[in-house]
Amino acid sequence: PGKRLRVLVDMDGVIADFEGGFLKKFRARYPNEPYVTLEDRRGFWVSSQYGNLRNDLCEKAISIWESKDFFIELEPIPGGVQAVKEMAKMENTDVFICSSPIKHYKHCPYEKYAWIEKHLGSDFLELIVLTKDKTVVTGDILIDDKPDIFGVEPNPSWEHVLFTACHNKHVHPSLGQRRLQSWADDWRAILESRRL
Ligand code: BVP
Repeated sequence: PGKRLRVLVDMDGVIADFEGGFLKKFRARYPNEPYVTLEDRRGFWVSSQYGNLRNDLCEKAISIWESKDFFIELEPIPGGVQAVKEMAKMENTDVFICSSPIKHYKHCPYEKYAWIEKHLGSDFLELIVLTKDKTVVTGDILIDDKPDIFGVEPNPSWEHVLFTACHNKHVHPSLGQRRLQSWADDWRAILESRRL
């Protein structure tokens, strides 16, 4: 049986396709500007890589996710919605969606709630944690595509399981860090290993 488990699931890059949505809208809005293919993405921050490509591309990139309808129109990552729904139905398992909103708050927080309602259903509206600092949220597992997650709490309660994304597939995992390659990977085994 084991203990009750609390799983924190990140949104962008884990259940919502931020990178795909960004590239599509960047190319549509700036058809004559250079861009970075998903294959060539390196580093968590899209804005940094675009800024390195050419200085002014940093703010052009930012203009994409600051636009109305950017977050609500993100496509689900394959298998993510199904996995989260299944997880939430498992015995002795509590699931929360844990996501960092952007500072430009006009659309993002609202659209994150709307996305959750649209794809996961209104029950999940009660399971959303929006925070810039995930270290202050307690849980057993945090499934997140950001390789380095730091904040004011030096010893977070969760184990960070790195969800593979275009920007982190070449990153060497820190010592003992586990990965979830995709939602087709064995996420159930990772959960059960933390229940023991
Ligand atoms: O709201 C997302 C997009 C934003 O950071 C948040 C990451 O949230 P988590 O996935 O960690 O929960 N974001 C912002 C920038 C640049 C800002 Br300047 C970026 O390059 N990539 C990115 O994801």
